[in-house]
Amino acid sequence: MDPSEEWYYKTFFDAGEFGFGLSAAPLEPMTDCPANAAFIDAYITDRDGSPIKQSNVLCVFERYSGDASWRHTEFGIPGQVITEVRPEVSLVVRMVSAIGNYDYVIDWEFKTSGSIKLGVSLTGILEMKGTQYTHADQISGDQHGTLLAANTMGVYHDHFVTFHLDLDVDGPDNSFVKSKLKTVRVTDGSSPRRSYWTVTKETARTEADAVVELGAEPAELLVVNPSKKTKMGNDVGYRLISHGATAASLLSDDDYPQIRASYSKKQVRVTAYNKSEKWAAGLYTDESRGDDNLAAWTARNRAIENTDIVLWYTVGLHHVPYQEDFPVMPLLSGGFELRPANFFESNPLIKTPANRQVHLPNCSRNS
Ligand SMILES: [Cu+2]
Repeated sequence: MDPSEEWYYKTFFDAGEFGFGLSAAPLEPMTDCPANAAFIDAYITDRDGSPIKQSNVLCVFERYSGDASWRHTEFGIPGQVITEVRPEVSLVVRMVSAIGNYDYVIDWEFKTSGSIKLGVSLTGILEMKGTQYTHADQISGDQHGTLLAANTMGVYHDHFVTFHLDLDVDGPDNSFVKSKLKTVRVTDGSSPRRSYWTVTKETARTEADAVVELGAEPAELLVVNPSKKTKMGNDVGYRLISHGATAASLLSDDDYPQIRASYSKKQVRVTAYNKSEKWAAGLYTDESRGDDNLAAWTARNRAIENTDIVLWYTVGLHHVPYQEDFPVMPLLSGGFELRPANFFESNPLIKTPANRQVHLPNCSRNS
């Protein structure tokens, strides 16, 4: 293996071993976070158990993105045009982990609609290796990367960031439901239509039922509380929505990094809650033989219906470097959203008052 690739995998697993907390970077006011942000220090433990203060590692701010949270213009009433629109204002909690050459910006965004959005953005300095080449025309054979500058090759690699989501939707006992969208053919002549689609709900009974490859079939993924209902009688729940970066590992199953990170071929898994199962790559990642990771835990195939469950989501990116990633890479993002799904009785924003037109004082040096 190319030495730089080996270093990369070491970095990958260091990240898994340390978690993002030990690598938390201090945030720069007015740049990492906006002017209205509050900054929070954190105390973490080093590998000897001693406390370390890390300053300004979290920022919290209210964000008005300039977008609407909901709107409608009603043209259907003769002689009237009625428009109602409400602004999208959300609360963002941000941290940055600088792990080796990369920086990961992690945003938890709490929306007034009840949605919780997670964004992870990659930036920093690419993993590179030295090469004798100074022009793409000189290259022969697979050099495992892109020539970014003279004698500088950015190597192909992956990023997998796995989230441990210990959801308790209206109580600790939850179920994982796949709402599959299926085509139904109309064959009895009851309609001039030839087909329609409908929803078939499948509740995962065991961990094997809840291993999901995103995009393999049209389905909505939900965590519900089967013993709590809305007034309409629907299961109270939250829905998992992917917001891009759904890459799954392309390595062969017997390749050693893949054995260690064998969970990286599926983006979604659900486990029965177990206090010791916290980090997807296991506790001793650098020495792992793949027997202590998320895939090994789900292979036990424990019961996960109407009990305390953990939803695991892996944000994945294959990274083919391009010249614009050099010398420092602009942010590249992915993430997911947890959106209420029959959690509220109706749109919780419906009572939000409309924005009033406000005439702000025109401040000048002389006033
Ligand atoms: Cu990368």
